[in-house]
Amino acid sequence: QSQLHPQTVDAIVIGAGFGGIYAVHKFANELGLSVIGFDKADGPGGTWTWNRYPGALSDTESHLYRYSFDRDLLQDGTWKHTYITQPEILEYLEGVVDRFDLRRHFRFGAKNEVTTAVYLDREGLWEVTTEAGDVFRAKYVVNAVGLLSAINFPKLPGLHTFEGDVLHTGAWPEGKDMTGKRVGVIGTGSTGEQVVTELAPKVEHLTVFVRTPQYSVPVGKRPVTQEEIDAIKADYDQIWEQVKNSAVAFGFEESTVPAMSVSEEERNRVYEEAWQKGGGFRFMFATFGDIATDEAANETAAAFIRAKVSEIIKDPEKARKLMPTGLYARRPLCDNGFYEAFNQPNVDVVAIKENPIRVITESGVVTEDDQLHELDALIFATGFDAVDGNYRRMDIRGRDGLYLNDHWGGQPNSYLGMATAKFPNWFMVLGPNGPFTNLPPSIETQVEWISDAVKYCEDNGVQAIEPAEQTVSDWTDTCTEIANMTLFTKIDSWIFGANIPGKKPSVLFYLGGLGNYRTILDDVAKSGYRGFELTTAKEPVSA
Ligand code: FAD
Ligand code: NA7
Repeated sequence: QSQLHPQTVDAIVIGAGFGGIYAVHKFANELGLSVIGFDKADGPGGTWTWNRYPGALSDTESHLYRYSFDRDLLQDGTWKHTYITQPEILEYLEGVVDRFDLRRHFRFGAKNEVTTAVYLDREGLWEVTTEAGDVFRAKYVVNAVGLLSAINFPKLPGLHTFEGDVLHTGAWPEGKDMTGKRVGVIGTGSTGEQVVTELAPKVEHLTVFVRTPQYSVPVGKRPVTQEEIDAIKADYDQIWEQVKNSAVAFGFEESTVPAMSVSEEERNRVYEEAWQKGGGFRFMFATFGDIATDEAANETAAAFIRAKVSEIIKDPEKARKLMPTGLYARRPLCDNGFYEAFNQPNVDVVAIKENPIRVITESGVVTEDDQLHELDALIFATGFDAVDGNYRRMDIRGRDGLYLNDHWGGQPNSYLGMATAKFPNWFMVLGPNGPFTNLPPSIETQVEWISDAVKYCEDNGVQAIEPAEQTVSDWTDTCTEIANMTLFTKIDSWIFGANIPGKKPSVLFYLGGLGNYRTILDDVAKSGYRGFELTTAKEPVSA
């Protein structure tokens, strides 16, 4: 391509995870538009091509961590356990790409990272540039860049001197094996728990650096029988109907029973049942209706988990270092034997709030107590610059050259998690202030809505669609109001962007549930896109 004659297509899709794959399918195969998809990864899969670390597992049940849009695809799908592993999810997504003949629309690899996207006011087109310097133009841009995708790699003193392997779970080299090594893991979120549990029996020695211990319950991974799979397939219509009308979309009914409305004995019976069944979201949302909103209710769940931690971890000193305190109000974690792993003699824990990492040397990590933890590999399970991270890493300019980072400032905004003012024909999948759920059903909901909006524009001669500023600010207020009704705002975590040094915590999700969200989306579309400004033949028209 040359700067003078950029290739022009109808739509550009950035990202080839669940979101980008489906967006390209909708645009190319259903709307018949010309589309180019870009991903800086070497192939499709998004999260599941990057996170190849040992133990990577979905914590959404297998039958719900997939697309629902195609009946045959659903009926042809299969799984071996109640949860699917990273290689299985990657194989599934690659299969979807091949099944719908989507690979020909995508350009993969580091040189296809999108670095800039600039709206050309006069042409009414987006101009997109890749890392290689190739330039493309399109009427529409769909960003499916992932909400847990831009990795957080803390700069620890002396890290560059370390002679062993330095790895981040979110950019794990294919096949990198840790067997027989002395390994350190920094971070004990969802990812850290998985990698620790998987590596504990395989490595010579494991040192786990824990900063904030978290509440975790068993995931409940077990083999499934063909009969169970057949029963789910026979019932899939109702299952998806329930999922899409529920709040967190994990396939269970959310409880409406207040925790304090029952006796302590009954509460513990309910918690024990959920503990045995497994699942983090189930434990938080299916047991009682107010764990995420009421402090007293929350403490009953937290106390139950703390008692389990004391019971499972035999060494009282290790148990103390891993004991969660305070509110149970982050993304609810579940694990496949995390606490049990610390009963192995080769697994140690360092509590870095009381004994911080001082420096990293060529042979390992030195803590404030002067101890050198000798390591062959240091794994960062330190998470992501969530939600807006990947947007801010690009140079994106809307109307009149407005820079997205300036437009967003400290509070990334959107209408419905999918579009923002002054960025016409520019859509986001899982953008700021979208739903907080099991994600594939939310991704599908958004891609379908975006695709319908684009069809509406094409059918009605609309040149540009973008939300009004007031609509965007009202949506931010709605999301803030709902978030403030929960306990999630009282705890620092990636859900509010509070895990990144220097990043201002802000509201990043619509916590009103998928069912309500879908109702709002339907209503907006049926009203002819109320709250959006539609420009027809260059004349602004308010819908
Ligand atoms: P992603 O899969 O993140 O794909 C985004 C793609 O965009 C990436 O491939 C990236 O390379 C590409 N990209 C970004 N910026 C650019 C650019 N500038 N140029 C070119 N390409 C770019 N969700 C659940 O619901 N349940 C789970 O159990 C669950 N488990 C998870 C476990 C892990 C370890 C992680 C990290 C996430 C998990 N998630 C889970 C969230 C998961 O990210 C989503 O479920 C889903 O995979 C997101 O799909 P996506 O297409 O929106 O984004
Ligand atoms: P998380 O949940 O953000 O967890 C990151 C972990 O790394 C957490 O324990 C952090 O401790 C720790 N961390 C982060 N930075 C540092 C530094 N500088 N030093 C020491 N420890 C640090 O990320 P995950 O990848 O586990 O999970 C993210 C989501 O992806 C997850 O919810 C799934 O949906 C998939 P902290 O708690 O901040 O004290």
